[in-house]
Amino acid sequence: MLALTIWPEPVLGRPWLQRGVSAHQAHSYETEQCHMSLRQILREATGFLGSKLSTLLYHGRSVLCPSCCERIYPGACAIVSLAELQSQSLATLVPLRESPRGLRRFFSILFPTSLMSEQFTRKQAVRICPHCQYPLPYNIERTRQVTIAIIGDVSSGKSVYIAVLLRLLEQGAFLPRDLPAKLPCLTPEARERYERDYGKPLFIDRMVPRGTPRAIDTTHQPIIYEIGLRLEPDLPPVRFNLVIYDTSGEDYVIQARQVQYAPYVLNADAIIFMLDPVAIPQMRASLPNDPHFRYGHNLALGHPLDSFSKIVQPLVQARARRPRPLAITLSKADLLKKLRPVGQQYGFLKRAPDYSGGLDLNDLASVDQEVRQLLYEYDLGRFLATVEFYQGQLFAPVCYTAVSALGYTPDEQGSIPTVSPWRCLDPFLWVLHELGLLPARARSASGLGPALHGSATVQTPAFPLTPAYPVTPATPWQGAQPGQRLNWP
Ligand SMILES: Nc1nc2c(ncn2[C@@H]2O[C@H](COP(=O)(O)OP(=O)(O)O)[C@@H](O)[C@H]2O)c(=O)[nH]1
Ligand SMILES: [Mg+2]
Repeated sequence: MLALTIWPEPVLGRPWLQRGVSAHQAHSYETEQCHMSLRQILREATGFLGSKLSTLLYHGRSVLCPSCCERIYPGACAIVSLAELQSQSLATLVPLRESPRGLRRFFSILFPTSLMSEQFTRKQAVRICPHCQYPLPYNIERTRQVTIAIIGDVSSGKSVYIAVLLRLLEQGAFLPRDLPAKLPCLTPEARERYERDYGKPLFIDRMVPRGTPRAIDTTHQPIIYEIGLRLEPDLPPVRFNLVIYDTSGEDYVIQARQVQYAPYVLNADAIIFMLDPVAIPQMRASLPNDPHFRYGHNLALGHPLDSFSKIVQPLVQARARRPRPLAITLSKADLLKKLRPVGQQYGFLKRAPDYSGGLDLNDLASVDQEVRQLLYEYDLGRFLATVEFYQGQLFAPVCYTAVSALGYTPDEQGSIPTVSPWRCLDPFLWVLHELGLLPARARSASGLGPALHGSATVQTPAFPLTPAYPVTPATPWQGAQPGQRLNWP
């Protein structure tokens, strides 16, 4: 047989040099190791070229499975009937269309079959992920998946915030008035489960829900909405699938758990980091001895800087390629009212935005400044500096917001008089705006809505902000716009 001898690199990596074998032995060892038939070489070369070519040709055709977060080609997935998938075992399931092979696979990846036909609709056809058999959204091959990761430490208020956000989303509260739009939920079962665990306790029983258990499964059941907005009557609508996950805080702050149980953070399009005021030592010390702190909080809350650094570490290590918008969101903002006497409240607590005319960037800019100022006052200067350090590489732009999902502080039993969300759409609309998916209103007028429950309504100009309190030392963010890089002294 025709054979060829390939000599590897001259000196480095020759294991026999350390083993002290003779030059003759070394030569025969090398020849044995590198002796390849021409056929093998051709096969290797074809494989290599094939993989390079397919990477080039299939560019932009892959997506992440929303459940296992593996990269997949929708066109290469098997198509099955959803009803059969739910009632039969995989072993007995006969696909409507097998996962294509050979040349058919090549064309299927380039030109995936659309599931939008009468025949497929009748059979409730869905593509399934080849790794975890998750039924993929029907439009996955042609619609952008937008993952907004709402992350934070344990008990920072993520689940309550998500439950409220989903309600606001479904009511269309985030849409400018009269904007033609559609927003069906593509994962009704996951949504129902979430409603049972968080929505019902909150909105019907008026009780804060129980904490989210640690994940035990590496697949996820995200809630996915198909959002279509007709921004211009003559232009095609903006379409995207909004993907939202809820995981226990422990699965974010323990690095090994994040990589295993919340890998979607690595590829998230935008991040909302929930910053718990109760976890800020100076702030907690300034708050009155509230029953709230005895309810639902373990006292071993991580310092926000520590939680943030731990959450960010996997992103640093994964060398995230593009910076993404980051909204640092101070949760439970109703507690902030207790920090100062009624007459000296923070400006942003005295008003709430009116979203009916679209996102108000002026108002957001002033909230951004005030929240930075507040964090600085409560000794989170290092936190601000750390976020600033990652700005540009991992995150861009960055905006500071404050929300209160409940609007009230729960009592000792965890009950609340009603749910009165305040500013919950701020971070969400801002990231959508930064991702180019939602326009903001013109920068001139500012619609000032009602104040956060219980504080005096004072109509203050939204921008430029004249703080209602003396601004302590000159801080680098004075006058900064959301997302603007700060110049640290
Ligand atoms: N005062 C106040 N407390 C809140 C608010 N949202 C959540 N909490 C409290 O924070 C606790 C943890 O909330 P949860 O959403 O379960 O936190 P998660 O662990 O980050 O998902 C709840 O039990 C409530 O007591 C809020 O808007 N205001
Ligand atoms: Mg939770």
